[in-house]
Amino acid sequence: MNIRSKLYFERAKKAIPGGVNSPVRACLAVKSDPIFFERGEGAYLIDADGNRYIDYVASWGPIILGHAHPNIIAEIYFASKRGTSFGAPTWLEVEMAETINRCIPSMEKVRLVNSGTEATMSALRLARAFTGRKKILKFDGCYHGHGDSLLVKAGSGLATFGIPSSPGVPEELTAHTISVPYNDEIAVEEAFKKYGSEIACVILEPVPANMGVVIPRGDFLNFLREITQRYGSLLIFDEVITGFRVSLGGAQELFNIKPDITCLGKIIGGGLPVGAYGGREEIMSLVAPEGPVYQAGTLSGNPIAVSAGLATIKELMKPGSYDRLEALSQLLEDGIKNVLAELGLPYRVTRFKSMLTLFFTSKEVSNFQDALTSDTDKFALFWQGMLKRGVYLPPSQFEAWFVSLAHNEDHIEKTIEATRETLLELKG
Ligand code: KE4
Repeated sequence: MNIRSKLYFERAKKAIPGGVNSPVRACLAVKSDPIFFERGEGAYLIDADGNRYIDYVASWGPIILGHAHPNIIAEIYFASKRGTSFGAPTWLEVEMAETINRCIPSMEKVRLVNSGTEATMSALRLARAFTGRKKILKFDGCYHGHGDSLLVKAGSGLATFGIPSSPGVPEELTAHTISVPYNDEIAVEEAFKKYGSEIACVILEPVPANMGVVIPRGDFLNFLREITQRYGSLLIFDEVITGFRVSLGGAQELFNIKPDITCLGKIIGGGLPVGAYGGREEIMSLVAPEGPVYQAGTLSGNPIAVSAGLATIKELMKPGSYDRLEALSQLLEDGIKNVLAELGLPYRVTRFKSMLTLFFTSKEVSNFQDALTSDTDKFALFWQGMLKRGVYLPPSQFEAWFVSLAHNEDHIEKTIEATRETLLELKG
């Protein structure tokens, strides 16, 4: 039972819009009230009613070590004993910037901010300043936070300009945003043929997770690197999810691509608010106060948040961390695929390292249009069934399940069994 969660939610709705501080948490997509949690322990979340769940949301990515990791807690404790914020530089920020640069060499200089949204918003401003151009190209289904220029719906037809996807976003701000299907080289080529000399940058999640997990086809990322260089546009990798998730060097290390600017978040804060953007020194030198491109933040580089992030990265640097994540994630993928085969269900599983999506569609998913063929009503019933069996999944078909280093073979086995029982129940 979730009696306390329901009580808390009633109170929350009176004090907070929709009762939550971020829309997806409202669980509207899975036709459920949100669960209010009291604490996390390793691979588990415990809710206000004492129910225990194996957690695959991982706070939408940051909790790659599992909840309440002792080393993170210790670093937060010692940092907080020294004070919470100074509004002045600390050595910790230098250590974080140098650590990021060592892991992701394309980030020659790094600016710390407080969220992924701030990182991508600032990266766009910087790209527009560096190139002197206004237009940006993004991909349908890729999410980069709630910055105005990025809250666009794909225009009808290819390579047309974005339409605001939220009231309050003036069309003047999205008129410069072109959105095309991911994995579609022809659409990108067409957009550049039309507007190439005006396009400041291409921004993408190198391995999207916000339409569910989608894998870049063949040479798509290399193609983007080549065409942006050809037209003098910048390539921005939004690695807010993939940064330190898929490898220490992010997706760019695995695909051997050097973007001009990279955006980070989530894991580099270890669960506390940290974002970052960085890139070639020539570009970053435009950022104030070194250059004229203004960007600021009261709590940017906060010593406690940075301490949590550094403790997380330190753990991930230990030999075998990513092998372990891969082994557990492969076990989960294989187990789910075996259940689908056993039950004769045509659903699709897409996995990239320790992020995975079970799409309730028989269509191979290589872009947002494909993902939209998923049966979201059936996903909602699946989500509810898994919750009932003690497994907490992201409350949306268009998100990724995250495996952490706190998960083990037993958690995976229990998840596969819960998947089997739930899908069997749905089959009726
Ligand atoms: P934040 O501003 O939420 O820290 O980061 C925005 C962002 C930027 N780029 C990517 C690739 C992202 O995935 C995100 C945020 N991700 C969502 C869920 N996938 C956060 C969950 C939420 O909005 O509550």
